[in-house]
Parts: sequence; structure tokens; C-alpha cells
Amino acid sequence: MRTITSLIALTGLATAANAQVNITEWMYSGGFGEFVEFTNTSNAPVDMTGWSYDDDSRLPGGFDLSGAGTLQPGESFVICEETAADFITVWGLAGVTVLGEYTNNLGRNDEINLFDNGANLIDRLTYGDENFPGSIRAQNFSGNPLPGYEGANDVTGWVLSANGDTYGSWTNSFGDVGNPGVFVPAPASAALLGLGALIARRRR
Ligand SMILES: [Ca+2]
Ligand SMILES: [Ca+2]
Ligand SMILES: [Ca+2]
Repeated sequence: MRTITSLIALTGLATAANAQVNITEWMYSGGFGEFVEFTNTSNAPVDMTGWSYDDDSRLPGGFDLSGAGTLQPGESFVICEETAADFITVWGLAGVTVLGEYTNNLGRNDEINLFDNGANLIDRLTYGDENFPGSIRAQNFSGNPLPGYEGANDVTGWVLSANGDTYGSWTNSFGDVGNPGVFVPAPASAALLGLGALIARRRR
């Protein structure tokens, strides 16, 4: 029995160590509320049972992400403040897991925290155009990471969605622009463009 328990513990550890789920998109305010997207950026499935999210504290357990089930490599899911059914309708989604009606509130300057089933912090994005001058304000247009910025907690490497961009963004029925439920990493050239914009801003 002890051996079995140890084996399970070991397996759990191995899973957590290999688990790589990242914050890949967020909108703190829009015509249709707010949302956050998470993506399995590893090459192995990740069971989200026991994982959680919070943007009001740095403590695990704020909002349960177990409902996301097992995420296949490259698969994304979304959490939002509206009902999941309404979110799916408004954005015209198909085959995307949406966990709705969370009671947190993303503000203009805030922090997204992702915890695994062992209460370990897996990813964090601290953002805000007021706290980080020159960074994006993800209002009505969601934010997306430039290549290499997933998991870096550096919002200066995030860019706003634009209709038809390389992230696959579109406009929902409330006029919000984003790409919830799919994560298409930007081409490496986008990093150069982003860097150019940063340099231009610093020169000004
Ligand atoms: Ca908050
Ligand atoms: Ca909000
Ligand atoms: Ca996305």
C-alpha cells in the first residue's frame, strides 16, 4: 500500500514538473466583460484537476480550474465572468472549454495568477498600462504575448489584438477584438516588430 501511495506521489510530482500551462491572452474589460485564456504549451497532456486561478490575491484556490479537464498539447481554455454559454455564443466558439461566472475582477492594473494542483505558482502576469507605462491596456482588445513572453511575467512583451492579426483575432458581436480559445504563437518576426516599437518608445 505504501509503495502504491509513493508511486502515485511520484507520478504526481512528475506530472507537475512537466506541466507547462501559460497565460496566453487576457482582456480586463470589454463590451462583453473580461476573460483569461490559458494554454498547455508543453508536449504532454496536463490534467487541470485541482488547478486554480486568482487575480485578487497571490493565494491558490480562488477559482477552481478543474472543469478544464485534461488539456492536450497546444490546447487552450478560457475563463470569463459571463456565463460560459453566453461567452461561446458571443465569440462564436466551437469546441472550446469555457469556465464562466468567476467572481474575481480584473482591473486596469492587476495580476493573473495560475496555480497547479500542488498549490505551486505556475504562471503570473502582472500588468497595467498605468503601473507599466508604455505597456498595453487590454480593454476591448485582448493582449497576446510576443514570442518568448509566455510565462515571462513581462507585460512589455505583450501586444493588443487586431482584427485578422497573426494571432487569428476576430471581432465579437459586442465589438471586442480577440482570439479566445486558440493560441497561435506569433511568428518570430513579430518579436522584432515589438522590439522596434519598444526602442521607438524609449527614444521618444
Ligand atoms: Ca483583481
Ligand atoms: Ca474587469
Ligand atoms: Ca488566444
